[in-house]
Amino acid sequence: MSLNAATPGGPSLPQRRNLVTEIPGPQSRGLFERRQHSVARGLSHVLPVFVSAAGGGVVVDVDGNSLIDFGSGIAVTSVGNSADLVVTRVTEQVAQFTHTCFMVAPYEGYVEVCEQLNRLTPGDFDKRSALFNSGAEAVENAVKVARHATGRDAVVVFDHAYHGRTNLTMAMTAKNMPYKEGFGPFAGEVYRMPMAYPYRWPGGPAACQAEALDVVTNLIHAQVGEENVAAVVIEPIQGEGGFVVPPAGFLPGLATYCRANGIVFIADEIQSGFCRTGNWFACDAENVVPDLVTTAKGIAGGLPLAGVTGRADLMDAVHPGGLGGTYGGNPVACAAALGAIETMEKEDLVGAAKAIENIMLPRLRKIAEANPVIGDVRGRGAMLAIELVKPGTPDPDAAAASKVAKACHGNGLLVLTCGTYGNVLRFLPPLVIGQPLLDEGLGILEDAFSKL
Ligand code: PLZ
Repeated sequence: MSLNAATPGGPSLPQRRNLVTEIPGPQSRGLFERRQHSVARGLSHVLPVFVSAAGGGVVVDVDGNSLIDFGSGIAVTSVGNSADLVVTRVTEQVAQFTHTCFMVAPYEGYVEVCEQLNRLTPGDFDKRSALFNSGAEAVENAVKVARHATGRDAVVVFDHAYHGRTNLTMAMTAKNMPYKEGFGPFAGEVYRMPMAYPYRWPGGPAACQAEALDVVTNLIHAQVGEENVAAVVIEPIQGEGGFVVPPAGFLPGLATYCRANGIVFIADEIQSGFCRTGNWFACDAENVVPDLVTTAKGIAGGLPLAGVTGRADLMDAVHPGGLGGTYGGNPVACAAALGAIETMEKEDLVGAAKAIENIMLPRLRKIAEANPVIGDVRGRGAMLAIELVKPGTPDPDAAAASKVAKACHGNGLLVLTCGTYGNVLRFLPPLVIGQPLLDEGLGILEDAFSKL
């Protein structure tokens, strides 16, 4: 059967890789040409194949190629593209009403998503949530809440952090190119601390575990003053910055330090949340309970939705009317979220993420043993990465990462890169991907390394 533009997406798509043209094919190249004349240059693409359908673990392009998806649209389609319950709920909602603005006239779906967020995020205390459109907007609002509730200004963030592309979140994001270059001046009162990055900690991983928390808290004391800090914001596993996993004890220690100093501890779970790491939230792995959690991406099966969830006393510190936005918590996006969350629970996607780790991590380690260009293998659940270096050194090798990614793309495996130095290959398959596609994808990756 040949796949064409009329093939419907969703889980019923044939779960196989099938290349019928070169990548990108002629139809995609034609659309790319149109794109060049209509879409701003500032938007770039990992892989310029134009999509016609997607579902389960595959993405189908307009030329009929079926690619294995190890990216999930950057950790978004964890339940798979056009998942059944997402499609059903969205279709029903679209036929009822598409928008009223929650601030004009509310609707049940918004309340229900907040109830689910309050139930699923770490911590058993009284919580409140607010919904927004994008991850960056959620981070901005978490900072607004923390500043309002504490009456303090300073925000502490980390090396390699990524929090978004708005002005405040650019200031909070670490990497200059491409996110910040030429876009300043940036918001003030943002202070950056060293990240507990085991592979790159001076003195190595053991020293990182022993030293990182002291280094960070001493720097906060010396350079900012605890009493001035409204919030510490951290990704429990860093995303764009390179899938950096802090050593055990760092996050719990940081949370305890924040509590002792009246600082709001904000976990940015936008990339790591919603089953991705083999827990509902990455914080759960060490029983870390943040004061506020930001969510987006995986929450709504691909529709734009984001949330801030946390301690009721903090969230309710803001005066009525102080939070909002025209589209935040749009009813169609809320319907999608309820379908996605139901799918995660029914299909045990926490378990699925762990199963993906059990299949992928040993294979990635084996590939690393055979290829000295791989300096580190890390991650949890279905949020895994390998860091590429000049063999025998810790010097980042972005060219090798890009070469491997391109070879994978050409063979029908969609992989993404990341990292401050652009030298990390990251793997974020949909949690519903089957083992045959995982195995085949890993084979393609192995092959790409052997030809490096
Ligand atoms: N916080 C932890 O991962 C988004 C960025 C893609 P938005 N990461 C993907 C790109 O190049 O723009 C992200 C994240 C973490 C915040 C965000 C921001 O989420 O929905 O993209 O605004």
